[in-house]
Amino acid sequence: MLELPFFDEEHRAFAAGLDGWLARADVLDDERDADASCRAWVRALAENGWLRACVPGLFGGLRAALDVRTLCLARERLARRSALADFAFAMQGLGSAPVALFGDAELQRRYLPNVANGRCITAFALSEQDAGSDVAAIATRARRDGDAYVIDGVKTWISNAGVADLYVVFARTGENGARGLSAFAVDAATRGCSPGKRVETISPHPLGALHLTNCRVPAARRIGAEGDGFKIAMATLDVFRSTVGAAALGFAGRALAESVEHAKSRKLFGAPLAALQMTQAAIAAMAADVDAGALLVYRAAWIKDAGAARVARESAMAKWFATEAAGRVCDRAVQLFGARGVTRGEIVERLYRDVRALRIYEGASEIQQIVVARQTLEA
Ligand code: COS
Repeated sequence: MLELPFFDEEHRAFAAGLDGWLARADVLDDERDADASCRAWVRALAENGWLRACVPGLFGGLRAALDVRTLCLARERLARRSALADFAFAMQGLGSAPVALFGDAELQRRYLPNVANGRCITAFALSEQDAGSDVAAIATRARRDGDAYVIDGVKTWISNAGVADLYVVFARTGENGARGLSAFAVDAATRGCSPGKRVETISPHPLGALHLTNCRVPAARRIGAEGDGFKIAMATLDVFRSTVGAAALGFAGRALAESVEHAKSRKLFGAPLAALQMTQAAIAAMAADVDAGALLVYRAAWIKDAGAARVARESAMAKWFATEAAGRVCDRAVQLFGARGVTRGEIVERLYRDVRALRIYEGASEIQQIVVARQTLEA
């Protein structure tokens, strides 16, 4: 996608360097031990400098500010290779972004250099059993007590639960609804902070509950002002939603490449699969979905990098379209591969599983449609 007009020379060099490194990298994915694989990817990405894309320049980052196009390029390339590589990278960015975007200098110095060097694995602890799409319904409470807050509640579906060193926890400090939420940087080692029930998914990665029980956190670990939690969550998601679209592009791009290879080499009815017009129709639809997704993803990233304060409409549109499109592409790839497509160990079988959650996490497709519709109607 580097032929798109949204990139500068640094982006092109970054993408080429990452592609070259991935061709040599020997990190192995083990679906039976996703936690170990995730840790191995964080280590390898850090040692080779790729996690520097996740933090601002002052703290060891590649560019002065978080650059969304670089995050997207990284996720697209990593997802082409491995869902866990993409996951490990994405979580370092998502879990630390509230600190990078809204934390004070002390919090930034404390955490961000270690995010870049891989010593601090991060998590974004927003969702609860009854507050996934409806963030304003968060029930976890943070009560002020002297120079600390005492947090009580249970988070669920938290990526990196049990693996993270830092949890950015969203909790209620005030009134009901969006205005009563605040964000906190909680060290995993804090008394009263413990991982709960593990969640197993069709594309294994570290995921589970997080229990906060009488968990005392210094007031200085609050990110932003009291009551800013909802806006911090939304602004972070504004940045990262287009990167989810980019990961979808990575899976879809790989599915398309594998399908093209297969369609050219597989023979049936005395000719290559690619000679059948129905195959050609599928390949054309896949190619158009990949290209259209890329245009929306990199447009959203480019607008944010150009300094837009809010990019909710564009990033929601990018995530929604690119993840839905990638679902179609991976499904078509399975169909083209026939029985091989649903066979364990085949790449398209894995991509089909890997791509599914992207239409749900960081705001389901239906949420993205709400965001786009609201802004379009209000315009
Ligand atoms: N950036 C900054 N501020 C934002 C914002 C954004 N992108 N979006 C909304 N806000 C602000 C609004 O301006 C409003 O502020 P004021 O009260 O000062 O006017 C406040 O936040 C509340 O906004 P809104 O009324 O739109 O909130 P809703 O409760 O209606 O929620 C949706 C809106 C549904 C869009 C939101 O809850 C959402 O995105 N949910 C999905 C969350 C998600 O991704 N969950 C997955 C878990 S993370 S893996």
